[in-house]
Amino acid sequence: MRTRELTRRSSVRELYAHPLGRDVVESLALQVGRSPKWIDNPLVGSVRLSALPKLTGGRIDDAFVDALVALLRTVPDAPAPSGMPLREAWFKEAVFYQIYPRSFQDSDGDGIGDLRGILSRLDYLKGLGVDALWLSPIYDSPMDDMGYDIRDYRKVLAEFGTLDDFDALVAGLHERGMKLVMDLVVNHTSDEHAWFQEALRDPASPYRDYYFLREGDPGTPPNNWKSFFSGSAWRWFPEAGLWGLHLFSSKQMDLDWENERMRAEIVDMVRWWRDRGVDGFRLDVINYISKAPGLPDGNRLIGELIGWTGMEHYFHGPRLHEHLRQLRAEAFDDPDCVAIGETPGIGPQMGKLMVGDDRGELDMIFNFEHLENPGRTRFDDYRYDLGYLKRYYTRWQAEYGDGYWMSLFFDNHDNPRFVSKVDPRPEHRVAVAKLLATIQFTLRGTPFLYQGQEVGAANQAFTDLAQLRDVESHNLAAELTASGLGPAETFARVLAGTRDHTRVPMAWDAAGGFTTGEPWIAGDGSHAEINVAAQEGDPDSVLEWHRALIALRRSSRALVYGETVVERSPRRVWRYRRVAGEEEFLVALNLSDRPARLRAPGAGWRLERASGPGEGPLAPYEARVWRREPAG
Ligand code: TEU
Repeated sequence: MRTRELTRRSSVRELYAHPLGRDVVESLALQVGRSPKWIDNPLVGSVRLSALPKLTGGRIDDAFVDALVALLRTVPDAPAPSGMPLREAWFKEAVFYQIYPRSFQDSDGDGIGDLRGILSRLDYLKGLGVDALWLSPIYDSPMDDMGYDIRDYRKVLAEFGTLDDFDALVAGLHERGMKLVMDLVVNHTSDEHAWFQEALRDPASPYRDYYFLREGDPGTPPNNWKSFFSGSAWRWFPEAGLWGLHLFSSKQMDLDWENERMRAEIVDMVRWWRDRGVDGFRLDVINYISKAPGLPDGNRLIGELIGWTGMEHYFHGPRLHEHLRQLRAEAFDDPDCVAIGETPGIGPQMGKLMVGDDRGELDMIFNFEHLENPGRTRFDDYRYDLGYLKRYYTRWQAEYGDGYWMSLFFDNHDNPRFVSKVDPRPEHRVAVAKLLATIQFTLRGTPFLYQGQEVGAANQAFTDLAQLRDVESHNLAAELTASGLGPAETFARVLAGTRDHTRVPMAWDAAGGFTTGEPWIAGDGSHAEINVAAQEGDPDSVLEWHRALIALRRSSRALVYGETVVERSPRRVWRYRRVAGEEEFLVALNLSDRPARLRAPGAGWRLERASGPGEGPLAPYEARVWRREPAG
């Protein structure tokens, strides 16, 4: 389906009918806690976009309207409303587990996790019920951004092991009926990648066009785009007299996807990994790969609203879908190879355009709007209100229906522990961890666990910037300090959002169990109490709750493929059913730290699991799951 082309003269209603426009309007509505129904109001709906500056007293300016219209024009397609019929696939039934290789298991005592270490833990993962692993990058890298800065796509970083170790890991997984998903980082490479080094050295090198390298005045970057890791997105290379674009750290140079030869090399490389037995890819910031031609300045207002100036020129660039289709067709055209795109800022309509079975692009996406409450960012210290999560998932589950498939996750290597965001008080940790697991294993979508989540790992009580390793944290601290913030406030802000909360060593036992050496990053000692060994076999533990729910999900078609039916419930309770034919589950969740009244499910329902008393009112954060008894 094609969308109607929008102009400044289009109405608000036409904006809402457009897939990207609808995502924008609905996420704004969700942000301010209102239904987008007001668009149905004829007065509001018929307002022309060009009238917005006047109507908002200049808060929205002409430049903003122009930027919005230009952006919407980059989306000529509309998703099929209900998608294709439900298709069964291994990745929809699977439970994924993300491994941060540096922090999972060290096998040689150098304090850095490695491939042999992962291999030694496969039986644990299998026993938990994990079907597939996603490995954060293990490629050769100077580790400026912990491996998301790749120096050589076809080499394993020596600290992690060798290609032989990699092959052994793949074999070990396949023997156990498990699968492997690799992180594919192709929006950028390290500045130490041979392509970039050649590009800098030789003005006649074809590699110059693999990147965004621009001549100019050393004092003035080519545009006003901001880096996600603080400061301008441009770095000056005095040796070549060139500016280079980097949306992330100053050692992560963006690749220019306009370049056909570069794209062909990426395809080759992906096929090379496929030939080694890899079952799929998680594509790092894949929606950023197509940049608006000419790299125009970002709109000031959009920059202020979302925090990163320039984003409208690349978060959904003009050739994004074309590039995704090329990748799928040429690099992994196999329905068994799973492709999960990391796509910050993409809403449900745009998501459908990427994961629809008719589209030939991706299978699932990771987007992040559920990880923070409206108006909050990762670096704010606040208590997350789960009422928002209920609204968010209710919307996505309804939008996606049978025809589209979503990922379900709370923790990853880029965020603090979600359990701590919901409620940092130790006495609630276990209940919240079980509640979150219940959501992941009973909603429709593919659950992704991040290492440590299965034992209810919480944020780390870091006390000093020197304990942190992440480039993002250190850049932010420098930026805040330069802006005049004192050391205590700076540290507090960094602490709230640092990615190192989840990058500390996996807690295997009371002594740690991660390494016999000095770990590359130290946790706060909480592993002494929160660890795998302490929970294994304890029926009340977070670990055993995960194991039980994974087994329950595996035993049931309704929990995987069934329709999600959200029932009416008080604000603090979330109640939904999963239905497939005769099979049916009912889930009730207390989203608050106070007891919540519950309408009993009535006859015909058998309680399968309860994380609290299982009868009477729901205890704080309690989760209950019932199964409908077969008739007769
Ligand atoms: O993350 C991209 C990304 O958008 C996040 O870093 C984001 O800025 C943050 O989570 C916002 O809350 C990917 C990788 O997952 C991350 O580890 C890398 O640092 C980044 O890309 C660059 O490769």
